[in-house]
Amino acid sequence: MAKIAVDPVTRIEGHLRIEAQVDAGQITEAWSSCTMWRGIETILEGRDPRDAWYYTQRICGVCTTVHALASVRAVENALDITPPLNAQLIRNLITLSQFVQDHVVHFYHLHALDWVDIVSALDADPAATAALASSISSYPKSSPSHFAAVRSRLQGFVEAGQLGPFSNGYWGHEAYKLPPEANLMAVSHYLDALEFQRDYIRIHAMLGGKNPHLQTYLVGGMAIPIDLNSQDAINADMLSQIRVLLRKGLEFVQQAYIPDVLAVAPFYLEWAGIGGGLGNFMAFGDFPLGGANPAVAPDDLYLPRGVIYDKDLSTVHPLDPLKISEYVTHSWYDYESGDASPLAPFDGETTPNFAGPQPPYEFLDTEGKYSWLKSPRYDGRAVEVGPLARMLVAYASGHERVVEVVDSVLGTLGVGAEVLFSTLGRTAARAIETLVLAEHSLEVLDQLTANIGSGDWDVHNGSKWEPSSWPATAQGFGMHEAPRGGLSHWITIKDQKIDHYQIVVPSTWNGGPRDGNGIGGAYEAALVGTPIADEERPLEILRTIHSFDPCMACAAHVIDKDGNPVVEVTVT
Ligand code: NFE
Ligand code: MG
Repeated sequence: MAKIAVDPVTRIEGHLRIEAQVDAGQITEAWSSCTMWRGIETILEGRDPRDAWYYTQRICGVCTTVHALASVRAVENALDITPPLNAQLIRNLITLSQFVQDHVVHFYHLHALDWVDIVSALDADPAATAALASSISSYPKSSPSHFAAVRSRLQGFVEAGQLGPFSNGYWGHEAYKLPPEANLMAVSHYLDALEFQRDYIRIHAMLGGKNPHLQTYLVGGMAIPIDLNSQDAINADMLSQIRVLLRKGLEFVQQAYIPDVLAVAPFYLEWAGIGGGLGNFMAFGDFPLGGANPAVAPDDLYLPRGVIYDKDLSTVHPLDPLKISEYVTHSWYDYESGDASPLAPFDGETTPNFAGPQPPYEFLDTEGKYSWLKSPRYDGRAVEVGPLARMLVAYASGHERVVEVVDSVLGTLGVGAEVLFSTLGRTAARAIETLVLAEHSLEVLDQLTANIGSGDWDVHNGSKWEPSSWPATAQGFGMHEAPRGGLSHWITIKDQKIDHYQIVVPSTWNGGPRDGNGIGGAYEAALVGTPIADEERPLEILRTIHSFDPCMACAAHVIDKDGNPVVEVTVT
C-alpha cells in the first residue's frame, strides 16, 4: 500500500499534480490538483465588454483563439447581436484549423511518448520499418533510407547525451509494448509533425494576423475585411492558399495520424478497459452552419449538443446551460455563502483563499482544499468534456460522418463501441474528431467562397457597436467547444462596463477536485483501477491523464493582480 505523487505532470500546459493511492499494483483513489494561480476573471471587472476577448484570449497560448471566441459570443448574446454569416464562417475556419493543429500536437508531442519507447527505436531495422509504414498508409516519407536517417539522428542525440525533448522519459519501462520498427516510425512522424503544424497554422496568420492570440476578433463580427480587389483583405489568392493548407492538414491526418493510432492501438488493447472514469459526457456542440450564435441556435451546429449519462448511448439528453454550477468545497477559494453549495456562473465568485502546504511537502491535505481549480457540475453531476464526449454525443445522435468514421475505426480494430469508454477510446476519439473536422474545414471554406462569390462581403454587424445603444444591464453567455471540451464565458454588463465575468473551462470540468458531495472530476475517476507496474515510474498515470490533454493555464485562469512574487528560486 503506497501513496505516490506526480508533480509536475509534464507534456501538458501549466502545473498539475496527481496524488494516487496504490494498492496491490492498482490505483484505488486519486486526487488532481492544479498548483498554479492566475486571475483573469477579476481583472475584467470595470472594463469595456468589447475588449474582454482580447484579455481572455491571453489565458492560454495552446488553445489559442478559444477564449476570444467564447468571449465575443458571450457579449453578442448579452447585447443580442448577430454577426454576419461570413464572420461566423471565418471564425469556424480559425477554430477548425486550431483543432487540427492542437490535436496533432497533442498526439505526437504530448501523448505519443506514453506509448512509444524512443530508446527501443534505435534497435529498429530501417527496411522493416519502411515495410511496416508502407503497409499501413501512403504517407510519402516511408523509405528505408528515410528511416535510416531518422535512426542515426536519434542515435546522435543519445550519444551526445542531448536527448532534448526526449530526456527524462521512462524508457525501457515494461509497459511499453511496441516493436522497435513501430517505435521508429512514430519517432519519425513526431519530427514530421513539428514541421507540419508550424506550416499549417499559417492559416491563423492569414485570418488573424498571427498565432497564437489572433488579432481580428470583434464583437459583432471580424476585423479582417473581404475584398476581392485588395491585397490587404481576404481575396481569391488568400482563399486558395488557405485551401492548400487545409488540404495538407487533411492529408496529414489521413496518412499519418489515423494510421498511426490504428497501428499503435492493437498493442495496447488492454487500455480499452482502463481509464473510463465518470461515464457521464457533456458536449456543448459547435461550428454554426448558418449565422446564429450557438447560445440561441443550438440545433444549427455541425457537431451536436447534448449529455450522456452512465455510458448509455441510447439516450442523448438535451442540455440546459443554466444547469451549470461550480463548487469550491475542495478548491482554494471561498464563497460568501459558504463552501458547501455550488454557485451558478452568473453568481460566481473568485475569492482566493490558499490553504495548502508550503513546499517542500510530501502530500496535500485532500480532506480539505487541495486545488486551484473549482469543481464544475452539470445538473449536479460530474461530467467529462472533450473529444470523447463530443464524439459520443455525435455518435449517439446519429451524426452521419461521425458514425461512419467511428464504426470504421472500431471495425478495423475488431472491437465494439463499449471500448470507447477508456483511455484508449479517448485517444482514438481525438483522432477521429480531427479527421471529421479537417474534412469539415474544407466544406466551410467552400461555403465561405460561395458566399463571397455571391457578392456578400459583409464581416461585421456594427448596429450595437456604440455603448449608448446598450440597455442599462445585460447578461449573456458564450459557449464554445475548445479542443479540450466545452468552454463557457458568462458576462453581466452594467452601465456599459463589465460588472461580472466568469469562465468555466474544459480542463476545470475534467481536472477539478472533489465537489461538496465528495464526488471527483474526470481525471480522479479515470485513474481509479489503473494498474501501476512500478511505483517509482508511474507511466500509467501519464497515459490516462495525457489522454485528456490537460491545460492548467486555461483551467485556473487566475493571477495575482498585484504581480507579487509568490516564490523565490535561488540557483547555487
Ligand atoms: Ni489552454 Fe483550453 C482548450 C480552454 S483548457 S487549452 O482546449 O478553454 O481545457
Ligand atoms: Mg472560472
